Amino acid sequence: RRILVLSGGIGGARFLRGLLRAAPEAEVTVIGNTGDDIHLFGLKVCPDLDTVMYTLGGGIHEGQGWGRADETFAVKEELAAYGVGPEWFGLGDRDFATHIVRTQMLAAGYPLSAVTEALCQRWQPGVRLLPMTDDRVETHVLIDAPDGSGNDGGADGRRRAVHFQEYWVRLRAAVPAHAVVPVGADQARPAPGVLEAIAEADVVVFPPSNPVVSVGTILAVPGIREAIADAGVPVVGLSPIIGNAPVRGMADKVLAAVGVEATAAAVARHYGPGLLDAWLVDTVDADSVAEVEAAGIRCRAVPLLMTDTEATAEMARAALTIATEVK
Ligand code: GDP
Ligand code: FO1
Ligand code: CA
Repeated sequence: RRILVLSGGIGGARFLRGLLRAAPEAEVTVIGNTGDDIHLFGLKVCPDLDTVMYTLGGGIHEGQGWGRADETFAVKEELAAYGVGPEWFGLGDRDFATHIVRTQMLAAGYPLSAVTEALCQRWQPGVRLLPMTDDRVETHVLIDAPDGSGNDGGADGRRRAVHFQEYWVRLRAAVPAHAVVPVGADQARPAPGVLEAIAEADVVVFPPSNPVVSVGTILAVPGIREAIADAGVPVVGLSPIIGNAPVRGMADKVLAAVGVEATAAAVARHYGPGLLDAWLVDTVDADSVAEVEAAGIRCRAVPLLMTDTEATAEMARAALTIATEVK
């Protein structure tokens, strides 16, 4: 069985660990979000691809959910001693090696998809990990520009765009987000293998990843949404929103920026019945099952907290089961 998963970072990576336990015989292909990618210190950093690779390859910092286990920060401290920033983004020494190898290969002319395959030679994640595109896409967030008065409120209505990482890591999503723009997505092409993997899939799964800045960004690459909708196979998703709030992260903020309520049912309607065939909500949101089904999407309530690999495997089993009930 061939399973295709569209993944962001932590939510996608943890789900994949459960999926691999639930379906050990399956061939799993992951299309990873690259809209979070950022160039720092001359290096290309791909947080979501690395989070999937490290999580499935056993190198992740488990408590944190991103970055390497047993990390040290000597390079970051030395850069700071030179006054070279940004200091708000925490790149560790072990992680730096990944970005150096990646940047060196990109400079030698390899596309990101080939570089990712090479990095996965070491980590053996047990899935085929493809970036959504080899082209540069960067998610930017529109926030209030300071009005010059010193009390930063954007009182004159001017706006400025910041990189998603600056909005999330430096500003902690504590300022209003007015729009989320995947810069470059409209000109990007799906990476080699992406459309083929969609065409060959038996089932497509949207893990409980961020619907706007993870799955939404992947779907913004022209051709990907269309290929999934036209694949003629079940498309099943799991809600990242439980009890009207994200389990972690800023999905509520970026959903508001695109005019979508932070509820499990609203996220299902946002994907829409033209794309999504089935949707899992958490048991605390069982009341919303009828609303999702009224929108033309088959729905069931099951526990959706990824507390450990077995609980996550049970979520994956529920997703694969509901997929057999549609199409
Ligand atoms: P990111 O790139 O690291 O932000 O990770 P993803 O986009 O893949 O996933 C982020 C989403 O995962 C957030 O919106 C969270 O609400 C969701 N999430 C995290 N842990 C859980 C969990 O245990 N259960 C569910 N249902 N969602 C979760
Ligand atoms: N998240 C943070 O909150 N602070 C950091 O300093 C930080 C550094 C970092 C370095 C490498 C990497 O792969 C991920 C990193 N993250 C950090 C996580 C990352 O910003 C995000 O959680 C995702 O991109 C959100 O989708
Ligand atoms: Ca991400």
